[in-house]
Amino acid sequence: MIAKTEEDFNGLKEIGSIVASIRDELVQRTKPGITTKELDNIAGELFEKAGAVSAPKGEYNFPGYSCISVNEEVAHGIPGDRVIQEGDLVNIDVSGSKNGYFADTGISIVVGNGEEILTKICAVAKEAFEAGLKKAKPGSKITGMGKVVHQIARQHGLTVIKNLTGHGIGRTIHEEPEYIYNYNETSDNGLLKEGMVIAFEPFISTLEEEVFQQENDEWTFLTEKSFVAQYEHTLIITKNGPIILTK
Ligand code: M1C
Ligand code: CO
Ligand code: CO
Repeated sequence: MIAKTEEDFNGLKEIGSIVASIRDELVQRTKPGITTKELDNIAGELFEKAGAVSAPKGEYNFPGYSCISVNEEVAHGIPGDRVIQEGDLVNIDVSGSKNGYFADTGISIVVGNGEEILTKICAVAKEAFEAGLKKAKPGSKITGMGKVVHQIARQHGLTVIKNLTGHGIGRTIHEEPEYIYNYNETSDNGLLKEGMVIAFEPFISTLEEEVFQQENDEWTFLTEKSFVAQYEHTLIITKNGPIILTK
């Protein structure tokens, strides 16, 4: 959507701060011994308390309030009886709506002491996000954000997942512009506009550049032999710099 009115800004800010606080709570509670379903139940309670609705559940009938992806799972992991272990790479992605406004945020973390490469990809995902943010200006090419994401990844000897992208958001969870690429997609001539609301979500990978769908469910995206970290916020593009709704 293009945010224009005071009501738009306030509605987006409200759901932005709700999903951000649910994300932070789940991150806090991600400790060895807890199951992903137990974490997701906390998300469910917090959505209810805030008078908000989970976007995956509300829009797609996803079997969970949040997406929780562990190790080989990259995105859209279904909460279940998997027990979190020390050293796991965990992605927590929380998106929801309230009063017709949507926001989306995610982060990858390492539980306790883990392999150095895992900590590295999480840090690089954040660094790539911040570099992309500097390119988030009205009138600039959308794909300029992805171009710097890919550059940062390569500077660290890493790469990006090319078939997972950010997206427009606001009045629903996924809307125009359909793709905010994490590399320079030369066929995309789309421009950022004043007031445009986007979810920007770099996926930094150790090796592979594409995820594939798990065979026994309709949701989970996997890689075969890579580790992947994501970092996502919802932004409003403005001439005075992007407003991060999900801090
Ligand atoms: C690139 C994996 C896809 N919040 C989720 C997302 C994931 N993006 O948009 O960040 C969508 C959740 C709906 C199942
Ligand atoms: Co998300
Ligand atoms: Co998203």
